[in-house]
Formats: sequence, C-alpha cells, structure tokens
Amino acid sequence: MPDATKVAQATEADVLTVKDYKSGDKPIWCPGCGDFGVLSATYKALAALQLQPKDVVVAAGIGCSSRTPYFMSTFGFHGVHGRSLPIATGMKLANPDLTILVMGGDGDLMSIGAGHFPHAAARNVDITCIMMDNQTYGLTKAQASPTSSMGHKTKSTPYGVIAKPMAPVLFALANGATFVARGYSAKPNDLTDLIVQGIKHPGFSFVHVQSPCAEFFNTYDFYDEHIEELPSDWDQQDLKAAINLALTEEKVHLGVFYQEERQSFGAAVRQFEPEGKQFDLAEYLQRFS
Ligand SMILES: Cc1ncc(C[n+]2csc(CCOP(=O)(O)OP(=O)(O)O)c2C)c(N)n1
Ligand code: SF4
Ligand SMILES: [Mg+2]
Repeated sequence: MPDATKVAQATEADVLTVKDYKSGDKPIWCPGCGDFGVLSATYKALAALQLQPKDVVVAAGIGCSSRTPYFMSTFGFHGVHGRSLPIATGMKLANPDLTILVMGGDGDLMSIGAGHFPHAAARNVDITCIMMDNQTYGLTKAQASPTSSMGHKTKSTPYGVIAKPMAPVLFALANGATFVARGYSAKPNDLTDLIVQGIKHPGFSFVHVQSPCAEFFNTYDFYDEHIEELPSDWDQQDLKAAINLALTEEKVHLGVFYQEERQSFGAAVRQFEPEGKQFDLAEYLQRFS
C-alpha cells in the first residue's frame, strides 16, 4: 500500500533505490517461500526502471502470493480471488500512464481466474502479469492446483491428481500474449531482468515464475535439477518454436520465449474516442439513472 510520506518524498529528481519500493510491512510468508525472491526481483526491476511508486499499481487476487501489494510502497489493489486481470484492465484503460503489475498465484490466475487470462492476452492489455507458481494452493494449506503434477497427493486429491497439469507458458502463447517469459524465484537477478523487459514491453506481458512453497510442496531440488536457460541465439519472434519449447516436459526453460509488437488494447480503444473529448463522470452516471 502506498506510504504517503514516502511517495511525497520521492521527487522526480531523486534516484530511487530498492528501499523506496518497500512499504515497511514485512512479508508474512514462511521462511524459504519462493515469493520472497519474486518480491525482491520486483523491487529491483522498479528501481532499475526508476518508476515513481505513485505511478505503479500492483493488482492482486487472493493467495499467499496475492499478498504482495501489502509489501510495496506503490499503489495496490487486493481484490477478490481470481479477478486481478479484469481489475487491472480497467485501471489501465482509465489511467494509461500508470504501470500496472498483476501478481498472483497459479490458483488465482489459472483456476478461478483462468477465464480472464485468455482475454487479457488476446486483447493485448498493456500490463505485466507475474504469476508465482508453486503448484499448490498455499494459503488454504496445500490443496492441488491446476499446475500440480499428475499423481500429486494432497488433502483434496488423496489418490493423486488425475488431470494433466496446465502449462501456463503454453496457455499464454496460445492466447496471443505478446511477451512470454519464465523465471525462477531462486534466480532473482535473472528474474529482475525478465520483469524489466516485461514492464518495458508495450502489451500483455506474462512472466511465469516457478516459486516453490517451502511449507507444503518444496520443489527447490526439482527445479535446481531441471531448469535450463534458453539458448543464447533463441529467436524470440518464432511463435511455433516457442510453442514447441513450451510443450517440452523434460526441462523447465528460463528466459524470454516469445515477443511480438502488436497494438495494445488501450491504443486500439482510444482510436474511437472523439478528439479532445474529456470524460464527464456526471454525464456518464446519468446514463444509468
Ligand atoms: C471465491 C473464493 N473461492 C475460494 C477462496 C479460497 N482460496 C483462497 S486463496 C485460494 C487459492 C490460492 O492459491 P494460489 O492462487 O496458487 O496462491 P498461493 O497461496 O499458492 O500463493 C483459494 C482457493 C476464496 N478466497 N475466494
Ligand atoms: S504456505 Fe507456501 S506459498 Fe504460502 S507463504 Fe508459506 S511457503 Fe509461501
Ligand atoms: Mg499457488
């Protein structure tokens, strides 16, 4: 949540550092939670871009990961479960100069919120969606999530998960996201770079982050063994190659899978606005009275 004194102190001339993006509320995550690495990378990315906290909003739903706005000095919106993307879409349309981040979990974005994801991607809403994927519902104590592996036993799946796990990177590519990347919370510097690129990209940026739940589903050893950087000569314009790579299950690739320039939703919508017309709230509300 924004700290008014901090926002007021940060003048345009100041050089902003990581501490300027901290709210002062310490994260209440469990020791070892991957979300610490994601939060740290997000602070560093905002500092690298020298964005004023007052010009940034973090929209989130519900979950351990969705608590992120509380730990940031930016503006924040802790909404209802699964609805961060439509909330962020509205914010961006109404305030195109704001930098909007959506931060949440695999449950929030790929389960209850999955219906919103394809539309935000296809419309190319100019926001950056950072998904902290721990393959479980951490907040509600470890039920299976849409990204849990087949056979994974939990209280909600005592005989093991029988569904094929969703592949968030593949889902984003298939639905027209114009920037798609994957990072790992235990590599916060590389993740910082991906978030910087995502924010700079003018369109829907999806940064899928493997962010283990140390408390209920500790996958650090698995990811330490299975992650692999994308080749240095990877062609980020080749959608078919990106889709093929996203289908691979043997390795968990990190880096920018795909990037494309396409008109953003906001730019497309504004084309239809009469030149110079100011939004009149009273006139607008009159239509519904
Ligand atoms: C409408 C609604 N349904 C269900 C819940 C219960 N609930 C809270 S968080 C959550 C899942 C959280 O999982 P995820 O988004 O992956 O976040 P994590 O805690 O793993 O970071 C659920 C099912 C809720 N709060 N609201
Ligand atoms: S329950 Fe898991 S996801 Fe939630 S704070 Fe603890 S380690 Fe992180
Ligand atoms: Mg989760």
